[in-house]
Amino acid sequence: MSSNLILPNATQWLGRAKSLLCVGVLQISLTACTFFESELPQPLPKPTATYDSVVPLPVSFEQGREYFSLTPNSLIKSNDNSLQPEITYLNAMVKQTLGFELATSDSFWKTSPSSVELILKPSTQQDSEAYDMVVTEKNIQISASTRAGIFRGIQSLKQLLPTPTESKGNPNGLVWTIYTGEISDQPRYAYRGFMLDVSRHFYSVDEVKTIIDYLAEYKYNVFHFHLTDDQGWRIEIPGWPKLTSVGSRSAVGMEDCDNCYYTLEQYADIVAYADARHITLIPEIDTPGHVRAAQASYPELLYCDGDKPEWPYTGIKVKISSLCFKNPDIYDFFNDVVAAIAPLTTGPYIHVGGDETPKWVDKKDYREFMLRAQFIIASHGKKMMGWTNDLGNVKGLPENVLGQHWSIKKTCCETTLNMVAQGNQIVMSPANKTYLDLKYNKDTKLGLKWAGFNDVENSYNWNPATMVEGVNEDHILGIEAPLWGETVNSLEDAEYLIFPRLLTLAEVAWSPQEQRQFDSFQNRLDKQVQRLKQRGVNVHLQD
Ligand code: TNX
Repeated sequence: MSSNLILPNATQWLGRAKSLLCVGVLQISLTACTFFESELPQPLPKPTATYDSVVPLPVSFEQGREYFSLTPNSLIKSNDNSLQPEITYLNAMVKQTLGFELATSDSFWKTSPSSVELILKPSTQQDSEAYDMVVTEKNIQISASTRAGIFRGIQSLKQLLPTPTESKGNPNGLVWTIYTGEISDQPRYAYRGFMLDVSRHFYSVDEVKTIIDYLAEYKYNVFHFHLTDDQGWRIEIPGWPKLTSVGSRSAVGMEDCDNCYYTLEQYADIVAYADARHITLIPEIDTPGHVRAAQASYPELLYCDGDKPEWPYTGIKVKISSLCFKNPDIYDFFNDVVAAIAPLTTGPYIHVGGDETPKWVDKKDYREFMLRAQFIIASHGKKMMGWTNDLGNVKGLPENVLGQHWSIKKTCCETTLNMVAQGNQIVMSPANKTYLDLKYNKDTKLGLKWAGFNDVENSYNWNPATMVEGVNEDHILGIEAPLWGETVNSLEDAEYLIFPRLLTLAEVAWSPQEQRQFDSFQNRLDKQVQRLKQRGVNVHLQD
């Protein structure tokens, strides 16, 4: 594995010899010494990061003793034109971190003193997100069989570069060094997700993008966008203007949330932003429960009681609403919503939530609604995703429906097991391990505690494949970490709950189970937390 031997390299020795010589000749000729200073190479700055601090832990890595130097004269090259977006991303990253952009070459064979090479090499065997990174004194090569693999490799490189604040203090001019070495890496799970609840707390487009950038850094590849809930409807739907003019106006603790929704244009922009980071966006329209905001907008069409539901709703109760099953308009409503969103969604899934309906909801009504909802989603070219609790009670759903499991008990989960028996794959989100909105401990001001406390060690120490009896590695597509918004008031609050558990769960999703040890993770985490703090991210520090 990694070798941490850090010895000065040849150029550094040269630098030291030069200093001694200068001291020796000082009395004889100051001018000669000045001449020496400018002619001899400066000692290279020591790399700021080591391979053993990369999160999530790569499958294998090895650190050498020499240095690669990145300077404004380094060149970015690639062997395939389709990598242009990754080149642009890499260059923006270098600019943001080091303050200069690198020249790019359209010829792979052009020589340069040092280069960063992105190499696409088709292969049928490898995982589609696998990548290799080889760093020599002359170049950094990142190779993969897909653009996504190259992108994941760029994230490992990012963690070997300094943070933007470190680079501002660069004493050696425009030279940055990285240890020579090798990384060979691929993910454990194909689905590594994060969920953002923009209904209970609304986030601006820029804030959403900031969070998507955090996901990219730790190699997440799914952004589950919880767009609707009792407290607020957050997406414009043509033909249903009151969903936004009325339904978007509240949030938890807020009676008059102004402009608290995304236009379809903004939605498409967020999808594209995620796509550029090889992150699939899964929109969620929570039904048939969690629909107070939609009902308040159209009580005559979606609500049974002939009255109006209490609105705005700023509380945090669940199981308080359901669509009115005896009204056929609910299907037009659902169809129009899916018809608006599906064509702007590049990923294959639309999430329907589907849990926590009020007690009065009849199982047969629920089943009929979900079967028709599945049909509507399929008719718009997408697949359905929903919580196993209660989607697992619906017999007759096709195999391509994806179930998401939140229960915290080991022998609980009839609904999840039903879905497994039906051939559906499962995304594991056991609340006690993955919920980012749980308090870390009793002293945490933000967060809920209905599923217990979720400190860093607790969120690290679990194996998705042994959480539920009968749900094994083969049934599991991946894991997801939801950030519910009941106690969030700002991006800073969200960061406090996200960090550092986003890193913990990134490693659960990416790294081989047998190589994960909490002690060594803590060392990696300490270094990452230092970097995040330097950048001003509001990280919860461990006790
Ligand atoms: C459960 S588990 C919920 C959400 C809450 C969350 C708070 C599940 C699918 N639903 O409605 O916001 O707990 O932790």
